[in-house]
Amino acid sequence: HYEQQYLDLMARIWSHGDERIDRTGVGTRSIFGTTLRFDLSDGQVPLLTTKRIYWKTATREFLWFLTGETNIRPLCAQGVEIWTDWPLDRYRRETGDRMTREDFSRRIVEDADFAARWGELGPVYGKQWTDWPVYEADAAAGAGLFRRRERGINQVAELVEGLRRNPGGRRHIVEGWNVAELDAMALPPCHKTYQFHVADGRLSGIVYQRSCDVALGLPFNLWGGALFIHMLAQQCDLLPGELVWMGGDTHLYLNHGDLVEAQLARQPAGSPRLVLGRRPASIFDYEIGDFTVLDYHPQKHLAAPVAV
Ligand code: DHF
Ligand code: TMP
Repeated sequence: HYEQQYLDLMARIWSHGDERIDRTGVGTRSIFGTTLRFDLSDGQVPLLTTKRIYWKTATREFLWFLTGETNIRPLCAQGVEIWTDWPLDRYRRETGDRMTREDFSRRIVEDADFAARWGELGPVYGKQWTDWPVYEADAAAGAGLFRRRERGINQVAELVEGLRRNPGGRRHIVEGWNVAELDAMALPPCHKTYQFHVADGRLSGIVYQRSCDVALGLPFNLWGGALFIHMLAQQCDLLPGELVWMGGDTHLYLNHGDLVEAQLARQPAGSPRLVLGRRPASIFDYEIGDFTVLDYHPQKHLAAPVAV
């Protein structure tokens, strides 16, 4: 079963990972450098079956990246709270106010000024993917002076163009790691590089993730990688090939032990399939209703605390 790779990775990290105190103070067991591969043909997706994965939440996050948005407001407005903890943490630290997450999220949705002040994550995925900043010499201002071009580079639009025009290319890359802007981001990108490749009419992709929370983040990141390939394949008249996932620091948080034990006691079963209900005019025109997953019968959700 495709999911066995995930379970084996989890088991290996839990029993052999190097234990350390990480940035969050929670502590992890970690291994460095690992690869997973998934066949995406016929709508297959690497959706975990040993616990329920909220794939609609993960899809909403992915569509939010494609809008170029970096404020959590549109996510909160859809009931997606997976990014709320980071702005909330900053709000609590800077104001001393102990507002609950629920109240914070509601305020973000109801109060545009509050959202502008506190809901911003900085130039994260959406910004870099669709509007990577470009600086141009400004002759009018004087020699050696540069200014930011009004429109940056839309890497995703160029990717689609590139795959259509030159499928054999070796430069089909979307990069999130904008070195000059890392300091302004709430979190530097984890799934930082995507590369795509066409062979025999099939589109494959590599996701390189520098840092990976195997229990909470990875299920979403595998879904995101697969979704990206399925959508691009549809837009470029290709068939989905393989998803290759590569991890740098691949870890389990020490407070995820109960989840790890419960999940490793379960057996994966079934093969869910993604169906795209229509072909939107561009990669930027998908809506949540366009995605259906068939034959998904997961075991019950396993909750675990997220390390901020
Ligand atoms: N920090 C850490 N420590 N781990 C992460 O996975 C992570 N992911 C981020 C931002 N920072 C992070 C963005 N993605 C969840 C899933 C993905 C995600 C953030 C959080 C999460 O909490 N998933 C739970 C609940 C899902 C829900 O409430 O909808 C899960 O069980 O899948
Ligand atoms: P770091 O920036 O110190 O590496 O912390 C980021 C944490 O978030 C780390 O545990 C990895 C995790 N993460 C994922 O696993 N997937 C994601 O998509 C994101 C945004 C974060």
